[in-house]
This record gives sequence, C-alpha cells and structure tokens, in this order.
Amino acid sequence: MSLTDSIPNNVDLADDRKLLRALEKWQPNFLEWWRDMGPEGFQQDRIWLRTAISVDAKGWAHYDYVKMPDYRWGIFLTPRAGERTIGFGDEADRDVWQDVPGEFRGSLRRIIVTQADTEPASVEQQRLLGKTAPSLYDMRNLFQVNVEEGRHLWAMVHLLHQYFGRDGREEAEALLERRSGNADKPRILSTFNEPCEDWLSFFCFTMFTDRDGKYQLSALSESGFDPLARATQFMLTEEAFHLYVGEYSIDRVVRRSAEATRKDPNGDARAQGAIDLPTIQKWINFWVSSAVELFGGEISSNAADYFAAGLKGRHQERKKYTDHRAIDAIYTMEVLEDGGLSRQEIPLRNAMNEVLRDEYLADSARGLERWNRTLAQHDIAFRFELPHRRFNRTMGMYAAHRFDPRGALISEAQWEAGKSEWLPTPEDRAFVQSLMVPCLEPGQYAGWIAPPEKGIRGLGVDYEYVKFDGN
Ligand code: BYC
Ligand code: FE
Ligand code: FE
Repeated sequence: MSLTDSIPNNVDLADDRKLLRALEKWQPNFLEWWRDMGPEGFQQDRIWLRTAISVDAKGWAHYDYVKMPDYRWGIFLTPRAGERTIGFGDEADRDVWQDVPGEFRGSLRRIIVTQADTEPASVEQQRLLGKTAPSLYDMRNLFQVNVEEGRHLWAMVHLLHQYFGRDGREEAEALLERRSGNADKPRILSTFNEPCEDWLSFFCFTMFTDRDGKYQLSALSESGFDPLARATQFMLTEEAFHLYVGEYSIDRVVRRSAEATRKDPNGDARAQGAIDLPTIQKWINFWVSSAVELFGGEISSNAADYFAAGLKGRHQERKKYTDHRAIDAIYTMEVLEDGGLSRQEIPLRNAMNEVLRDEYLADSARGLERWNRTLAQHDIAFRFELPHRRFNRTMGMYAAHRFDPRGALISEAQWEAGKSEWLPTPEDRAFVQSLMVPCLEPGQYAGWIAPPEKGIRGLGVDYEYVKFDGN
C-alpha cells in the first residue's frame, strides 16, 4: 500500500511530492511513538472503530474492526464555502491567508504547536486505562478517543510540514519527544501533565478537558489562516463524540451512584460498590479547575495580539458577534486589589481568554444540570455545583490567593481546612482505584457504572466492541 493510500486525505497529497516526503519520514516515528506511548496492551486486538475517510457531512466516517496500529490516520480540511475573508481583528474583511504571513509566523507556529502538543499528551495520559475498562463498550470508546487524538496530531503536523518548512519539521519531531508528566521533557500545558489513572478521571477529562479543546478549536476555526481554520473545523466533528463520552458516561456513574445511595440502608453508595456523589463532586472540582487554567491569563497581551492579527477569534465569531474589531469595547472582570476583589474594566481584546472561558464555563454548567436532573429523577437531594473559575488556580491572577469552590476569598488556614472536602484525597483516589477492575465480557458492566441505554450506531450494549484475538 502506498503512503498516499495509507493516509486518507483531501489535500492532494499524491501531487505534492515534497510534503509527501516529509510526512513519509514522520510516519514511522509516529507509529513508533504510538506503539511505545499509545494504549498499553490491546494493540493486536481488533477494535470496532470509526475512521474519518472524507469530509462529506453525511458520510465522513467508516466503521469497522481494526487493530489500532493499522488505523488510517488521515488529513482532512473542511472544504471552503465560497470566498472567505478574515472575520475579525485589524485585518478584518481582507482575504483569508492561504499561506503564513511573515509577520505572524512565530505566533501561528506557537498556536499550532501548543494545540498539537495536547493531542499526543492525552493519549499518553490515558494509555493504561484499557487494563481496567468497565466494559467492552467503554474500552472501545477510550480507544476511539485515543486514535482520533492521534489524527488531531496528524492534522496539526500536516500544517507544520506544509507551511513552516524546516522549523515545522523540527516541531513535528519534538511533538513525539515530549512526554506527559515527564519532569525533563513535559508536555506544554499544565493539565496535559496530570495523571489520569482511573475511569472517573477519564470521563472528567473527556467532559472538561476535551471541552477546552472544543472552545480552543472553535476559536481557531475562525482564523484568518485558512488551512488552520479548515483543519480545526474538521477536528470539531470528531470532538463531539469525545464530549459525548464524557457527559454521558458521567451521567451513567451518577445514575449508579444515585441507585446505590437509595438502596443502602445508610445511604452509603460506597458500601454498595458505587462512587458516592461527594466524591464525584471532588473529581469535577479537580478537573474543572485544571481545565480552566488552559484558557491562559485573564488579562493577556498574547490573546489581544492573536485577535488583532486575525489568528484566533471568539467562539462563533462570525455567527454571534457584530463588532468584529473590538477596539473600543471593554470587559468587566473582578480583579484582586488591596487584598480584596474589585471590578475593573479591561480592554476587550486583552480579555479574550476570559471571554472564551465564559463560554466554556456556561457549557460545563449545562452538563452539570443534566446530571442534576438525573439525581432529581432518583429523588436524591444532592446537587452538583460547578466550581468557580477562581477555585484552585495555579496560573493567572487568581493564583496568588485562595478561593473556595464558590469563589469566595479565603485564608490559607481555611484552604487547608477545606481542601480535603473539595478535592480528591489520597484515600478517595485509593477507593476509586479499588473499583477499577476490568469487566470484559460482552454485555457486562462494572458495578460502579450503569450500562448505557444504547450502544454505538444502533449496535447493542452487549455487542463485542473489542475482539481479543491478539493476546
Ligand atoms: N499551562 O497570555 P497567557 C485540546 C503560558 S485542548 C502551561 O496567559 P495565552 C485537547 C503561555 O503559553 C486545547 N502554560 O496565555 C483536549 C504563556 O507562556 P510564555 C488546546 C500556560 O498565551 C483534550 C504564559 O503562560 N489548544 O485540544 O494567551 C484532549 C502566559 O500566557 C498555560 C490550545 O491551547 C497552561 N495552562 O493563552 C486532547 C490552543 N496557560 O509566553 C486535546 C492554542 C498559559 O510566558 N493555545 N500558559 O512563554 C493558545 O491559544 C494559548 O497558547 C493558550 C494560552 C490559550 C493556551
Ligand atoms: Fe483532539
Ligand atoms: Fe478530543
């Protein structure tokens, strides 16, 4: 099979010898990275997976059993809809760029590398989870997410190779060399160095960290650099499933927790082998507060520069906004002053990280409401609360002080007294870990999670999503 066959694409790879050669050199290194740092075990098993094969909205994906190293990681750009102009910033209304403008080369490279780095990082973080999968259905979903994050890496590496010359090729190599959580060569962004060692963490990751992905990709899909806009637009089609895995799987955990709470004479879900609701809340607090950091500083000249240059817009910039220049507009935020919080007006362009974080938090809150409806249906009084954006920060202007989950300024002593109520303790982690036993018969589900109501694409919940014929 020729390389052009093994890389499904709509970027005319076969006609671009130089690009083809560059990707040909990178591909074996990617595969080596996948074998070393991708899902441990299961590489010779057949997984029922979705593969992107075109950009046709009605039929872009193919579903079949595939061994993960044989997955066909492709390169797809959403087709251009007519002539496009830059949607925002100082360059608004000019033609979009088909090549990298010299003056923005450094910024663009940095944005693309940062985006790219998160994709393999997440695969590394999740690489041991297959061993404790609560069902074949869940295992398949994990691997589906993993191979697609691999494709997202390909999408960004394609841009680096095609538009950034030698620098781009070097960055593409470096993306395979950094390692999540490694002290000497860590991944770029904080959350992507956090361990993700249990399935509740995986579901929180896909709910909250992949959701940062959704909003960052959405902001980049507005970009004046057309190839980036089109690449990220297509990535968003895959992203929807990752978010579904997070939101729906947590709903299943919540359902089981609610049932167990009702069933136990003392209302103790743990005694019934389920995860109790306060523990789930702690996981939410941890992963939300970690994901919130990924939006960058509240007041950011980087963000202002990216917006001014037309590189990174707002979520649904073209659809939702009318003032695309945002020159005179202001954003009011609470800043720390004289040991307290006070409202301050910030030039909107410098607050673009905060604008995106607002969208993110509102969307996350919607997810919590859904789980709260599940609790209400089970006659449980407990309600999940989204932690405040100021809670548990290590970066940005709120990092200098302590805040409780509702955003109130508290002392170090209050923080020390409260934190074991708010965040996972070693005991909580040990408990959740104790539930992580593999459950690998078709149709069987671990006791801490309710089975899904339906399987993937009309298949049953008892379908053999993974065939163990490799080991
Ligand atoms: N960790 O002006 P500031 C996804 C750095 S997720 C470490 O505050 P800026 C996915 C920053 O680089 C989406 N460092 O921030 C999800 C800067 O460094 P320098 C990923 C951080 O630049 C799940 C300094 O702090 N995509 O796709 O406006 C599975 C101050 O910069 C962090 C993107 O992120 C952090 N959390 O905004 C798989 C899109 N935050 O200049 C995949 C591309 C900030 O001092 N990235 N810093 O060296 C960007 O647009 C921006 O770089 C950021 C940061 C939004 C990340
Ligand atoms: Fe991704
Ligand atoms: Fe994702």
